[in-house]
Amino acid sequence: MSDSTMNGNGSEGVSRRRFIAGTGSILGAVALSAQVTPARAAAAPAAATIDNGARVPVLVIGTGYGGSVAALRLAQAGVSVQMVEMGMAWDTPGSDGKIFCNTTAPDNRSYWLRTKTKQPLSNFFGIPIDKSIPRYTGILDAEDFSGITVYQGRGVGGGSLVNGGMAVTPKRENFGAILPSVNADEMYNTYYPRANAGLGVGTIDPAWFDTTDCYQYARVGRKQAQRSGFPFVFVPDVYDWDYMKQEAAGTATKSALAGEILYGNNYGKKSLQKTYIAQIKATGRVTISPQHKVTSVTPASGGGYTVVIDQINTSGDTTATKTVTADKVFFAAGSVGTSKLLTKLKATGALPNLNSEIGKGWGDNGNVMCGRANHIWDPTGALQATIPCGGIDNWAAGGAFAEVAPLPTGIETFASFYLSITKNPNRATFTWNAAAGRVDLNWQTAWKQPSIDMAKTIFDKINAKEGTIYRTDLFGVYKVWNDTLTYHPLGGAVLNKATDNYGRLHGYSGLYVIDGALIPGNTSVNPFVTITALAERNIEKIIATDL
Ligand code: FAE
Repeated sequence: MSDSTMNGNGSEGVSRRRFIAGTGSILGAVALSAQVTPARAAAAPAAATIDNGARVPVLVIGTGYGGSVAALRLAQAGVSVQMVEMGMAWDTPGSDGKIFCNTTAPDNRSYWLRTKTKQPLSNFFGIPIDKSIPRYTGILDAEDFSGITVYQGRGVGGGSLVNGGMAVTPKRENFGAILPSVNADEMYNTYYPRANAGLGVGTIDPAWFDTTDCYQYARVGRKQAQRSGFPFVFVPDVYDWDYMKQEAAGTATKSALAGEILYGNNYGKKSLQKTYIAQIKATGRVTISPQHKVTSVTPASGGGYTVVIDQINTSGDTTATKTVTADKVFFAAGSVGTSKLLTKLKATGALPNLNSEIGKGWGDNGNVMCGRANHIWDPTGALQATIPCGGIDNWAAGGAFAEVAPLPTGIETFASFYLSITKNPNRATFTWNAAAGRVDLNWQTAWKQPSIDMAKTIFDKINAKEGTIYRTDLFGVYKVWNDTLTYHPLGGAVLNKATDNYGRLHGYSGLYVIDGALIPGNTSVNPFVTITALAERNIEKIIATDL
């Protein structure tokens, strides 16, 4: 996007009042008084979508990391592919000229079919800050299960649209516990490098980090971690770091420096739309059908699978139902989406031969959030980049890896924020609730206690060393820990259990799982590089042997 297309979308265009009133971060988003004005995305030009009655070689359910890897490699191997995505295309600006809304001013584009925002950081000085929004097929789904809210991206690009872009390869010594049946040499020699290249992963220039205003909060995080004896590590990201330098220099429209995160980045972040999906489109062999939701997959009488798809409008209502036949179906609807579909299809008799591992082994990657109040002589900066670039590693000793996360309010808050990934051992199961006609997950909020204990191995020590305290006003009234959510759902159709060692579902030839559902609950770091690398490994084998 060139500067000539700037129309006040950068921070210049965000009023000072709105900045002061609101605050947003990868941890949470706050909009205290910004007005909600519906900014409906203009109707996209009618791109071709999948035809009712079609017979297709391969259908991929979902357009996140797993689905994008599968579709690209299959298309490059000469196969024509249909990708089906329940969320929107996110390729057309709304009435404000922007595709995505700002974290400080969530509008209808922000949440998936909600009438009120559900911001991860729900309070400020103890005051609730969620607000009414028009119901719309927005970009971030805060899906409530008993005991946990699971945040997920909705749209062409899946979680890559909403996430912080932190692109972390786990330490090799931890890999055996993450995916025990997978050859680590192959992953670290071939598939992790392939995934990192495909995703466009890069690391911040350390010299720039040391001087730029927008990472003062992270430098405070580093200094305090190191003073307590913890290693601070730079974390790679898919954000375009050169673009961020231009944002800081005032020569490019601001995105990370304008508080954009959670509801999409308009400029600098390399979501899948700019990487794998751009390559997919260039093959000319893939059709992507947004606003299409798969509801059933069952063996077809003449071979292959009958797939039922609801086409939906921006209110989430079904406007048409399509039935197609696919020789092969890849489940890439994300850990929750794939697990919910498979659990329902097994229980309702559509795919009765799936094995008893379906729905099991689901974990939250040990996510837990907290904030700390710093002294007045430790300011974290009024300008904060929304893209985290470093973390505190206490995995080996304490079972916690903590992202030093931003709180880009536009004002000095003297606060430090963290999303910790912890070695939480608890695993939940999806089951079909026939009476309610839905899939339930039996996670309990109390199961986060091990995560809190592990995160405290870092932050109790830092607080003691610095003479500081936890913030208690951000997740409710007098609540230190946000222990009711995850950004990192993993598992539910675990590799080498529900599937063989390459994602082929047991019980049905031609059905595959190729997303975060394969990973048994924890990756020790942020998950999408591992999801991408595993998908690269599995699709290579599947193309070589099954097609
Ligand atoms: P995913 O990307 O969720 O894609 C699944 C797609 O399937 C979605 O687009 C769905 O809309 C679609 N879908 C679901 N059901 C259906 C259906 N029935 N029919 C049609 N389509 C369907 O799956 N991870 C990191 O590594 N680093 C980060 O910095 C990071 N930050 C995050 C921040 C936030 C706020 C959130 C929510 C997540 C974050 N994550 C991060 C997690 C990461 O985005 C997630 O692990 C991956 O997106 C999961 O990839 P999958 O391919 O499994």
